[in-house]
Amino acid sequence: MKRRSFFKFGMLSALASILKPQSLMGMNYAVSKVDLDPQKPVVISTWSHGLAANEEAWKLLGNSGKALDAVEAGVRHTESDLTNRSVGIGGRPDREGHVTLDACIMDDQSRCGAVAYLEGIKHPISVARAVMERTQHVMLVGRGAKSFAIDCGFEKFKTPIKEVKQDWKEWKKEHKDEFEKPEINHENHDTIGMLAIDENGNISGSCTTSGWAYKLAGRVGDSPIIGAGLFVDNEVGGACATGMGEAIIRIAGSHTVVEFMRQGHSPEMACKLAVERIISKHSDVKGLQCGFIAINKNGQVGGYSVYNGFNYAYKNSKENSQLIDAAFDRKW
Ligand code: SD4
Repeated sequence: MKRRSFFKFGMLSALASILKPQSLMGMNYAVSKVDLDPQKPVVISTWSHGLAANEEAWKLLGNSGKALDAVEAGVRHTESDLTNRSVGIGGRPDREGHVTLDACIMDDQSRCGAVAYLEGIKHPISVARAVMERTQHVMLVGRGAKSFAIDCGFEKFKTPIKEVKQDWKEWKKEHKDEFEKPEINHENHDTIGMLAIDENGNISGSCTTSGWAYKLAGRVGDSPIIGAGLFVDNEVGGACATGMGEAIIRIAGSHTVVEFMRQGHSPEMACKLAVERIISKHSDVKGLQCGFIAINKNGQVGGYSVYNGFNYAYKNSKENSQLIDAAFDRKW
């Protein structure tokens, strides 16, 4: 789908008065219309599976609901989609055949919760919320996370599902020892990260994934790590990440985006600067896809990725959920 209303840097001078000066830094910087259009409430989420997730979130957000409830409900929809191979119970396993799920959530009070390496539970995002609300901890992993989920009464689900198990068996025949980089693009979709601002101007975010398909057993990516896969500061805004988790963790990606917004950058520029930080920390970014989306306190949004092909779903009270192609640094 085409990115809507794409302005070149030179055309922005008339709009400069509504943007802080720092957000106009950078040659050839382009900004989307939504970036300039403050809205409340608003929800955004990564990739095209975000379209349906936003609609679920909107059932709450559009009825004076809280951002926290909306971002949980929205991504639960994706987690339970058995056709989704990169989020939730339909996700692909690690190389030993275990589907291990990672998720985190953060609210407008800077409260946060996370689970990692969680197996056999249908809604990791809700377990993450329970960690936040019912324990004194931020993150539970593996066996402990599962026991906690069961004690709390969360629904179990046997993974991998049949089709996924079959694919994994095929994969194993052809991949004996090597550990390949995953192909991360709009065709295989990815992690869902969701950010919302409610009508009271409060921001929350969620992030949930089955992680890197056929990862090493024990591997955890950025998605459940507060500051990497997700970060919210209600005074400033929120950000979440998708893509190669190892690269995102290296720069504490989502926290970095929020800090750039704190310095006065627009959401899209903040995402761009974080992507540039990732690029600067890697001698070779060939095939290394990472993307960020962000929302600020005014309800302005933006996204940016290393390579083309990343998109995010946007929904406000005026329009249906729509897909926006994120700006990017380079083409595949
Ligand atoms: C991870 N960041 O586990 C996740 C996966 C992802 O696009 O988002 N891929 O590294």
